[in-house]
Amino acid sequence: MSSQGVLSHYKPYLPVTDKTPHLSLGEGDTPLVRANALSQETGCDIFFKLEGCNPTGSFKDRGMVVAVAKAQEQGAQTIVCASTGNTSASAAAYAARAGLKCAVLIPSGQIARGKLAQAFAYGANILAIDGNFDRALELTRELAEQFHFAVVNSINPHRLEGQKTAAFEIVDALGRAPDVLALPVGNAGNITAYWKGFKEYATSPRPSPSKGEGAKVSPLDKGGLRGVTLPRMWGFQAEGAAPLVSGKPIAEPHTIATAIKIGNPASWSGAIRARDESGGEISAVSDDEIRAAHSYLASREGIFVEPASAASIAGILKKLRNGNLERGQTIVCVLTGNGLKDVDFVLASGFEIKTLRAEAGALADALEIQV
Ligand code: AN7
Repeated sequence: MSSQGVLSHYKPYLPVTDKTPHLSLGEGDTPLVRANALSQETGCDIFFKLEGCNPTGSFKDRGMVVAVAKAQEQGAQTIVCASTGNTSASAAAYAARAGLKCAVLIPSGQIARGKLAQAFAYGANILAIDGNFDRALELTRELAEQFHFAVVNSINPHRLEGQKTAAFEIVDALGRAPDVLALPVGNAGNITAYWKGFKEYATSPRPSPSKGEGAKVSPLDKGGLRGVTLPRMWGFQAEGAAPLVSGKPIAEPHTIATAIKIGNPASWSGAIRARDESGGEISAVSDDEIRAAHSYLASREGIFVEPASAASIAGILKKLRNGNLERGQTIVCVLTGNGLKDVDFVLASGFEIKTLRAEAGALADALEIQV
């Protein structure tokens, strides 16, 4: 795929018309990297989909480019969203690119600073409220209705259309769907979008990317959904913010993974459908399990993610510990956001640097090298 982005590359699958602006920051086409340590430990074939490699550092860019282009096409002047951070960074970037105004509603004091810095740098109007994400989303809907702003949260169906393209890329990279797709779940747009993407890609004829424009039918397409493998969808929520696990909204969600600190997911029914249709599950992991998985990813695999993105790894490690992880499965874990978004999370965990004398001997001592 060229760096022209999602709208251009996946045009036949997206609501793109001749009037849709050619908006792109080079989103999509993210790496699928094999998990060496985790594969060895689990006896599974595990891959990471590195969504932190998107232009603003999270998966949100795939959907945002579609939502903002369509808003522009429909003549909107201002876009608005509620956010735990990544949506606001992405909205702000694409609004800047498109020349639109952008307002972002955030729960005050609960956004990772990297994300805030992004929204600020891209020139968004940042509205911090004394309420949580769920309240911010309610207010977003109110504002949009009253002032005719375009909402670019995942309640905007164009967002999910764009985000489903990650499923296409995974199928293309593996040559088939994985047995399991594992991802963190907050507002539940992404799990809904992936499931839509896997189903759609399995049932629609598509041009073969390697063979140019001639419309080739992929092996997956034969016979529609019958005989076609689809992944089981495994969603992971943080224990203090797991309404889809408990079955009821949570008034005051809490977790260190601020990105998924959401008590009443907008795409609730989409997540449940993805879980049930795929024979999957949505379960919870603790903050300590998220911390441990975050550290495992960085120190064992060389991959730095933000805390929420470690939730699926936490879930897999937990299944392994409990003897609930069948060997031999192909599992793709979606690593949704870049670790640089939330460096405070790392620096707050007992990180300390001592300044040494500027002499080789002092350095050797520090490295515990015997001279
Ligand atoms: C890194 O930015 O909801 O279940 O407002 O930033 O589709 O909500 C972010 C969510 C996972 C959960 N990982 O995805 C927002 C926001 C990261 C995220 C999720 C988010 P959804």
